[in-house]
Amino acid sequence: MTLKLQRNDAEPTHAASRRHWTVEEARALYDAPFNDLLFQAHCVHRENFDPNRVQLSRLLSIKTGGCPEDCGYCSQSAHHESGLKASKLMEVQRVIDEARKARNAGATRYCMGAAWRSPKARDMDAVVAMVEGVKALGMETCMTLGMLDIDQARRLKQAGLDYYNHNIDTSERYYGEIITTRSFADRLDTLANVRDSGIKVCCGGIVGMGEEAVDRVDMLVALANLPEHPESVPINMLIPIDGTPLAGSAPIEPIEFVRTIALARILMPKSHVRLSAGRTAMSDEMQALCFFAGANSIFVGDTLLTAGNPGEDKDSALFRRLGIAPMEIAAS
Ligand code: SAM
Ligand code: DTB
Ligand code: SF4
Repeated sequence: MTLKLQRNDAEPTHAASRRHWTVEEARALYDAPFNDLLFQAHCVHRENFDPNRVQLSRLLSIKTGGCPEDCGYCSQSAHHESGLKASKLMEVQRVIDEARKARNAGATRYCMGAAWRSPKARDMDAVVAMVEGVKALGMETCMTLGMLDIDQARRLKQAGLDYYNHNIDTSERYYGEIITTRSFADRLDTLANVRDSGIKVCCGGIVGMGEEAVDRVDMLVALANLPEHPESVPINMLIPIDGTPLAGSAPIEPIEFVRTIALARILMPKSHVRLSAGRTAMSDEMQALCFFAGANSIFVGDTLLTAGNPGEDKDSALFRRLGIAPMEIAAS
């Protein structure tokens, strides 16, 4: 069944909802009795969004594998033996054709990801043509291409790029345990370039990488204390990939995951919080709790970049059971 689009009238404004959070304040919320935390998160959610609408994004890997970075969770790093076959940058027309299919299936945002440390000058023309082509379909555009300098960010903005995804992934303290080929500060530099160019920021992280609760709280506080809140905050649950250093990580306890979503909602009231990677391993009940706690965006389709996702039939059935409808692109 195709998910029908409905209008979202509540376009959030971000500046008004921002305040400085201390780690102690955030930790107290995270550790509160579960019902208190969920109640507060849900109230914040209702004050800022229609609680029964969830935004649908669709991902496409436009350049897969062979990445020089050593992110310990990633199937696409050349440092790990995940068995993934590396590919070249996809043809522009094929990307546009795939985006059209996603739009016709109800996705409003198309997110194109490349396994790069940063885009090379020779790749920029093709990437710009992809943004222009997808934008012309009436979809919101998002890219995630690794580090960007300010000139690259400005060029993408001019092409019509709406969002750039660049995750801080975990706390600053834990970052070096997961990635050694770039620093937490490098991530912040790219985020500043994206913001300065006028592109909206999509920035979140991964939980279930062996981090402690303090790392999850620190990560969310780092996001909430950015000069402006990211418009989108993807919270990924680690998908363990064979051959990567994190393949054997113990799964995060589901209640801890829901607490992370709830804290993200309270700290960043007007951001879209995306229940991102890892939904195939979640029960319907866990996803329902995440939506109650304030998650209001998902990736649709049966693949993410390289890993699996529940697929349209399962998501349509879940939405029907929960009385949730897809959100349309808000008027800007
Ligand atoms: N290369 C670019 C970069 O790292 O910014 C873009 C692509 S990268 C795959 C995008 C994000 O996907 C990562 O920052 C990470 O948060 C998430 N991700 C990658 N592999 C994952 C996995 N196995 N489980 C959960 N999230 C994952
Ligand atoms: C994000 O935070 N999650 C998406 C998107 N941004 C690019 C990626 C999830 C990747 C999951 C693993 C895979 O498909 O390889
Ligand atoms: Fe490369 Fe991105 Fe994967 Fe890291 S997460 S290895 S930068 S594709």
